[in-house]
Amino acid sequence: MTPTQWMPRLLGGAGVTALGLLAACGSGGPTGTDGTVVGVTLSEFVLTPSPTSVPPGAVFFAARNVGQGIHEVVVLQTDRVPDALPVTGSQVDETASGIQRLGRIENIQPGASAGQRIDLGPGRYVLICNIAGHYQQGMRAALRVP
Ligand SMILES: [Cu+2]
Repeated sequence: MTPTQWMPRLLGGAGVTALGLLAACGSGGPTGTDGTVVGVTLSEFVLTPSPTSVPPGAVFFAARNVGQGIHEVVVLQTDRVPDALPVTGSQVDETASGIQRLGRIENIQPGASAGQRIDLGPGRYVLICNIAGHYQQGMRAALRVP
């Protein structure tokens, strides 16, 4: 990954503040007045956030695809546990009752990174990759905001 790969998506979606946070904190380091960075590592077929609990407020999701195929990160607010989301066909039904989609970082190429900043209130969240079949194969994880 080179810094230039980051720039278009960061400037388009998240802004310069998040870029500074990333440089300062790396993946998974908390805090600062502007938000918390959650690193999300993607591969076949694992989705791993770090940390898994963050304080309420602005959260910058910094996704990195270390796998061989295209992946994505979908941020859902739901009280359901990560492995019990409603599935239609081979994908999670993001419009089902009890689920609210807050963001999506899509089409992350192998070796690439991408980010999105989302404001999170206290609650339970599930991160998934909703490319067909990937959720069922294990690309799901919980995120808590106490
Ligand atoms: Cu995937």
